Amino acid sequence: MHLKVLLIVLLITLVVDNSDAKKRRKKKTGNQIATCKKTDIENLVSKLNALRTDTQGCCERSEDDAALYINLIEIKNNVTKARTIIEEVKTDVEEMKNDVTVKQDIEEMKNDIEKMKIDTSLMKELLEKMHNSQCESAATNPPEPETTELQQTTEVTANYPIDCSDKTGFTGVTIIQPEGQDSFPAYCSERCVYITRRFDGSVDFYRGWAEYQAGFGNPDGEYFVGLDNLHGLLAQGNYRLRIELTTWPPQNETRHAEYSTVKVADASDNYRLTIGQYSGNAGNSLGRHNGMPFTTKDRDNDPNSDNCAIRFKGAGWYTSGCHNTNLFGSYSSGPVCPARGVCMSWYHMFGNHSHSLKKVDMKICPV
Ligand SMILES: [Ca+2]
Repeated sequence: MHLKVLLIVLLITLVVDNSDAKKRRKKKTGNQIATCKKTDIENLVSKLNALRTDTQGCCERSEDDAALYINLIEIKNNVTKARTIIEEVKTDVEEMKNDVTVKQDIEEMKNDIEKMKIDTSLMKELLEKMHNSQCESAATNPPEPETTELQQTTEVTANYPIDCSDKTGFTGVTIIQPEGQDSFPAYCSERCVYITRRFDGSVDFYRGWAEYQAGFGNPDGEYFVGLDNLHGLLAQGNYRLRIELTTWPPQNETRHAEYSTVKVADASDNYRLTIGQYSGNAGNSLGRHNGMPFTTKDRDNDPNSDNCAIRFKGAGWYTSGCHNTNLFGSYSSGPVCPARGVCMSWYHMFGNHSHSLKKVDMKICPV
């Protein structure tokens, strides 16, 4: 179209030029007319050449532009595809993050690994002790092959303390074995056996019956010693239960509640709690739980019409009104509990069920 317009313009120009030439011819001689015609033709050829060059350039530019446009469309399509894939991956990651089962499994595996690490370390110490003992024994007495293995087993078993009462000045994890019970690792400090440590929320306490029976977490970090171990420990003598409760900054205040009477029944009686003779400055929030069996989210032993463990996201010796303290409840990252009563709380310290503690230690100490 552009080329046609230009040709029409040129033809008009040529007609006008020819008209002008005719006028000039009336005034000029034959030679002058010939010269003019030659000049006109040369001008016309020159203009045609210029037009051809320009037209070719236009075509080439159009082809380049078209190729560029196609490339841009392809790039745009690829960007759209990439965005779609990113969105899909993002959704998958979110789903994985929200997969509570996977998170719990990973948490349990981590805890198991930590337990194995402690067990391995303690076994190593034990083996060294056995080796030294065997060497001393071999130096003084002739070996008796038929009974050596049994004697070693008996000796090893006898090496475990029944609690931490003799470990003055010791703080850390050790194996204890209450009389007639299985051995287990526990955290000890100031001659007390810690049955629960909570201080950073790294261990989930919203667990089922079997886990509360066996214990969970890491004795060197957050953990619960296990109901069977707790029963075995308390069954062998007179102990006091000391609970230390610490608030969040800026107060960082630690208060305590002590109970000079404390027993926990065995599994046949659902680990029923016997508690009394309170003293301390935190208030007697656990006193009301005296005589209650233990309840978890999958084992409702509480006298409330609901399962209090499910209702308050924890486990414990819940009452008909559920609780005055929910020390196995959710760990909150600040003093304000997101939902009333579900957090690690102690009613008589704050006069409400919405204040969450930063740190809790529950320990069994010699009387
Ligand atoms: Ca109930």
